[in-house]
Amino acid sequence: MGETKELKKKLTPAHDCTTCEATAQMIDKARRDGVELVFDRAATMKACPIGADSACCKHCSMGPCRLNAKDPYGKVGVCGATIDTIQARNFARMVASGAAAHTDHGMSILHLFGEVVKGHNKDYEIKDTQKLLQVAQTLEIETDGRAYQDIGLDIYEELMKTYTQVEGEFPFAKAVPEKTLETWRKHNIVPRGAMREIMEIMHRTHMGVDQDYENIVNQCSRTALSDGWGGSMVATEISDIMFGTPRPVMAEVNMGVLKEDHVNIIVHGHEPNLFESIMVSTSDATMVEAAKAAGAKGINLVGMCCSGAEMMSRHGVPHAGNFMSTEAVLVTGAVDAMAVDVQCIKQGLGKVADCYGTELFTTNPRCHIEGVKHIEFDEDDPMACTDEVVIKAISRFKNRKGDIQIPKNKNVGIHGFSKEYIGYMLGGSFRESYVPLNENIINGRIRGVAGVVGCTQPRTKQDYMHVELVKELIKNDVLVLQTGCSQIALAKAGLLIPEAAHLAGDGLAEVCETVGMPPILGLGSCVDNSRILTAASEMVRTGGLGHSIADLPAAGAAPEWMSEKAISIGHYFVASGVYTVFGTTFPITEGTKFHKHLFEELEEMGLGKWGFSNDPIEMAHMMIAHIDKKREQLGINK
Ligand code: XCC
Ligand code: SF4
Repeated sequence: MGETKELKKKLTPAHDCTTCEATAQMIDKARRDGVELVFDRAATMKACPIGADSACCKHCSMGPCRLNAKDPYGKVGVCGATIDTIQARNFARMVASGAAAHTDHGMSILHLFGEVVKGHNKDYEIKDTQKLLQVAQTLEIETDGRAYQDIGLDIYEELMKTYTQVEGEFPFAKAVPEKTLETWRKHNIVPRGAMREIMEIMHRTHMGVDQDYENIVNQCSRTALSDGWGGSMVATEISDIMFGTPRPVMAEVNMGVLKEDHVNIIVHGHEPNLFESIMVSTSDATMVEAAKAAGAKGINLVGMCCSGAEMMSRHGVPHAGNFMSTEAVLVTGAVDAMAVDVQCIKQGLGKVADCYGTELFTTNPRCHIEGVKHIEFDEDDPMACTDEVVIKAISRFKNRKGDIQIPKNKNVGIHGFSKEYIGYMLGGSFRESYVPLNENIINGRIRGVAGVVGCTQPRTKQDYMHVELVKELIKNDVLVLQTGCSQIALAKAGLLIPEAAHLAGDGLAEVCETVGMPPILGLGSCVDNSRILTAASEMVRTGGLGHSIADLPAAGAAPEWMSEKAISIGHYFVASGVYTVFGTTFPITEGTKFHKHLFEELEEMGLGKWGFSNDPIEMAHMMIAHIDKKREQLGINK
């Protein structure tokens, strides 16, 4: 009892935790029900100040060593490691882990594709032959007069090098604008294969190996690039081939997509194959019959986080919310089953699911959770897993206990702007062309392009920075591209619609109204950040905006980031030539040489650079100032 009071005292009011009304309602309900959520754990778990400054090292047992961020050069580790070495090594391991996550995801999808083109797997297929040909052309694979299956086999073999190649340049180097690639070659950061790069980071950051922060950052760049232009890009391109390239589609977001009189199933995670298969299970006539026999009107399949964003962008599947809402949604009591695969799956979900009687299942051999039932998803027999999830959900619906409270909040938006569709939309009917986009940038109607992406997290008010930042950018005629949890934040704010053009500056509004597009384009999941890279390459190739990605009037941001994947993403944007601003926190000690290297010197090397701000309006203007600087250099500033 005393403990509960103690907890209550420290709790942050729900509306200070989030700007998402539905999530706030569920925070309050959870507190009434005595259930602890991520927001409450964050309030009682203060972040470690030394770790927050990345001023500690535990790479060997002579330590752990803690340096003083207030006097960063006053002390070194037991081995003599300086603050710059320690920070660079910590940063490198974040890049390695983040890149490994995207790489492992991409490699799984590619493996599945291999099974399909070899004829071993009949549950999936080549759906988008256009995309198949396009990827083959990029990789310089012969397509004339060849069967799709054969072309696919060559693509599979070539792209496997993204992961396994030991020497030489990785396959999608062919997709990189020439001058950007030249810069990479000059600094020796063209990735070989992702596994090699990640292995080398782990080696170089072992005690007593690489102790020169600049050299470590170089390997960070090479590894991060093997994620963005490698692991992630393969995941996106191959998913497009197997499941279809997204085109604009209407979709509903927020917790109001749950239906009290339906069996509600949520899929939360990152890999599209589980989701694609569960879509088949939930629309199966016998399953729908079984749901009806249990008293439900039907089965309601809903996504969360990144695989949710991907399925929403590809098929218009409704989306219940981003990372900060995954526990809160269970508080509705309306979720009959939640199936998860990999990444961003909080262990805390288990307890919350227990409290509300939701059936929670892990499905991927890489991600078990102690005490949570595991039903393994096997690509060679996908329905075995997904059917079982649906059957368990139906039986939970039948036996629902406790009250159900579904927030009414729901917004409709347009999602699914692939790089291909952006060209098609602006290029006019039957023409895919980036010429009109570049022209509108050159004539100043569109000032520049910004990618706003990444997580939500409890150290800042959920969704707030995303929404304020994006509003300020479009107000200043910056076209915004979005992925992941950020896209969901803006969708929940009701801004992924053409009518949002009235919040845009005159120039951007005019372009949006002419084309009928929103000023904020939702592209999909985290791995779909690779779509931003390919769109940027297309802008460079189209001409008039310089010769490398670093020349473009463009910038990126992840204002509420939290995962190591976000660091890998941020760094591959930086290494690709993009000024990238993070918010909420940054694992660095200010005023160090390492800080100066990331925030200034990388740009002098012809790459992009990092930035940081905790204020969304300031962040927007840092990005706009950079865009204006690039416009100036291109001689296109009005
Ligand atoms: Fe995870 Fe990808 Fe971050 Fe969301 S944005 S919290 S990484 S789900 Ni991608
Ligand atoms: Fe300390 Fe050096 Fe060991 Fe790190 S590697 S824990 S700085 S002695």
